[in-house]
Amino acid sequence: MLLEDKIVAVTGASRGIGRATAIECARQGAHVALNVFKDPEAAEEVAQEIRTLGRKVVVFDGDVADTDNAPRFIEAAVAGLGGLDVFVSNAGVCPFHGFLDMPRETYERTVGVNMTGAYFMVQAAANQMVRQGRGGSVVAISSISALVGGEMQTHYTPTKAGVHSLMQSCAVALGKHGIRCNSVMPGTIATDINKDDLADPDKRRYMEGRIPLGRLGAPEDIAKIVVFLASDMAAYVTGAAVLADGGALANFQ
Ligand code: NAD
Ligand code: RM4
Repeated sequence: MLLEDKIVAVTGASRGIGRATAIECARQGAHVALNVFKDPEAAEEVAQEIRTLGRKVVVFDGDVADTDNAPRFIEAAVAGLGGLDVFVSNAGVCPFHGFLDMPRETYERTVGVNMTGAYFMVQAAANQMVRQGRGGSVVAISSISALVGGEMQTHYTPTKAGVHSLMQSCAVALGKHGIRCNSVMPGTIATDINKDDLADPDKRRYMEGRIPLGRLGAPEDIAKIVVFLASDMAAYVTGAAVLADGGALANFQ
């Protein structure tokens, strides 16, 4: 019970890493606010699982790229659950596309969701934590892609580097309020975001072959790290990043 009676808010919580994180936080004793976007059935499944664990849940539907939704989500979490201790900025998209003909709207949507969305969500969460005056923990889902490039990800990898950089600057800006800010850098985790990319058997074999631990990651692998960073186990950790890639980045020769 690393998060007993803590109040956690997670963006993009209906699927993949966000879903696993919301459920693992509830397993660890937290009440959870879910930001979801046009995914009502999946959202209700996550909410039901959290209720079954005996924890409270709030569901807020809204696009993180619409920055007005940031204070609205935090207000909904506070109204329904009574405060905010942990904020997880997870919502993200990666529409795989080459560089030379990247459509401007694909670029802008990716930056709008992954970077601008994360920025204003974290800002709204931090303001709430400062108002409460009892500190808190912010965890952003960055990526191995903050550290290395991808041919079909020229719009995406800068957002993941940006999110980690945001956590470093927020760690500096918010340390005096007792708010810790860290990022997790997942390697390749099998979720909907890369289902099409990994549907190509050659690409999947190549990606798996790069991983010393011999498998793609699962959303739960990342959820456990988020819980660690959110909890008092990481009381002296801020401005840091945890790379969780099965060893892929270290594998050069
Ligand atoms: P996913 O597609 O399974 O889940 C993404 C979630 O975000 C969904 O619940 C979706 O509804 C939600 N979402 C999408 N756009 C949204 C928006 N505009 N507003 C609110 N919610 C929105 O993908 P995932 O792999 O779980 O991705 C979650 C995060 O993890 C992303 O930030 C992604 O960049 C990051 N990440 C994923 C991997 C991976 O290999 N899967 C690796 C590194 C980092
Ligand atoms: C990650 C990483 C993975 C990719 C996902 C979409 O950051 O690049 O390999 O599958 O994004």
